[in-house]
Amino acid sequence: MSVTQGKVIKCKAAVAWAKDEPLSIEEIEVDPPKDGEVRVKIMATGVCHTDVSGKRGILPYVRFPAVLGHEAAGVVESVGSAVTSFNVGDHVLTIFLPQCQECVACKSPDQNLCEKFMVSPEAVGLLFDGTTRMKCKGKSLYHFLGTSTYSEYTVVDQSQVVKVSKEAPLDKISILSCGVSTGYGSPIKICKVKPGSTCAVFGLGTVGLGAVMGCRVQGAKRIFGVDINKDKEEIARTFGVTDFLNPKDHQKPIHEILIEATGAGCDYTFECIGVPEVLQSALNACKPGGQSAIVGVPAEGKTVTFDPYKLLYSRVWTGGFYGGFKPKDDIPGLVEDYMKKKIMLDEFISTSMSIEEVNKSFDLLLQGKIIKALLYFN
Ligand code: CXF
Ligand code: ZN
Repeated sequence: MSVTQGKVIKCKAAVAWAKDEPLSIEEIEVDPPKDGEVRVKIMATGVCHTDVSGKRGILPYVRFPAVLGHEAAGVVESVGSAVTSFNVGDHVLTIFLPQCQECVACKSPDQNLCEKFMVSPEAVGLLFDGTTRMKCKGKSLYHFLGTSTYSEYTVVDQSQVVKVSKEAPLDKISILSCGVSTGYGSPIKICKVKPGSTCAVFGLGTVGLGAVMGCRVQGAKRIFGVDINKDKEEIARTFGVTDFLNPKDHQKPIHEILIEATGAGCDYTFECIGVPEVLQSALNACKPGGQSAIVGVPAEGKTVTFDPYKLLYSRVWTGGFYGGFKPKDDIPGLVEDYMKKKIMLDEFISTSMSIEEVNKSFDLLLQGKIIKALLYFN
């Protein structure tokens, strides 16, 4: 039993008071976990584009004032009365995608879209009982994606934490909590890339590099990496890109270049930034009978037009959250794969900063100067 069990904890957090305002470091109060919840001491939290988009208010998943952050690893500080599968001291990752283990999707071996993720607009920012656990200056703070990891302590539903090996370094594996897994799973779980195939990955941030790593693990023969930032080439090759393409270096649209380079187009294409024009380009770069996956998250309200003949010619346009992985089933194995050096994680981490520098980390990410920033609380 921890000394803080059952008590309100005062701790440091980065608070997003309003849309598009810089986050502000505050002392907040975090309530004890209710029945099916756990309170987690966050040891490291990553900066994901979704946090930046959340701050900008361009996603349907945020209500202000909020504590953002969703990609993290930590240690269980206390558990609610109905929690049976977590104990104080367990090492865990927080995951935006719940796995309740009871709904139709959770019971199916090949679906990961847990019904608990289907929150109504009214439920945005609330835990599943419709309330919040954090306060600052007398005001309730909304949760973000059920996780809110830009706080030294956070309360999360038990469906949104995954227990991991205590042997693994929490800071490094924290990035399996979102971006890396989202990318890595897409060629493995969503498209099931076949050995010897040709793939193209559009956008070479954490998600894109994760997708490249997944294509390589599946035995892809040729992996095109597409990015308008020429500085991404070197790291992209480290992850397995065989051909780097910068659309700025070409007069023609990049899908034409890819079709010329491959004959009929790629077997698989992955869009990892959520930009409508790039989504079209990725579909267009795919050969008849191939698959194009939507992996990146577009801003709310963005739509795409496409040529229906692309699908009549047997292309499959697909997508999914979290790389198709089921968090509780799949993450412990990914941690083991990292420990056995079967997957890379260290190489994604460009910089480590204190939570006080969260705004700087957002700027660096938006400017394309870093792949992944990790934030710490001391
Ligand atoms: C996002 C996907 C859209 C819902 C919120 C989480 N994934 C990663 O950041
Ligand atoms: Zn994320």
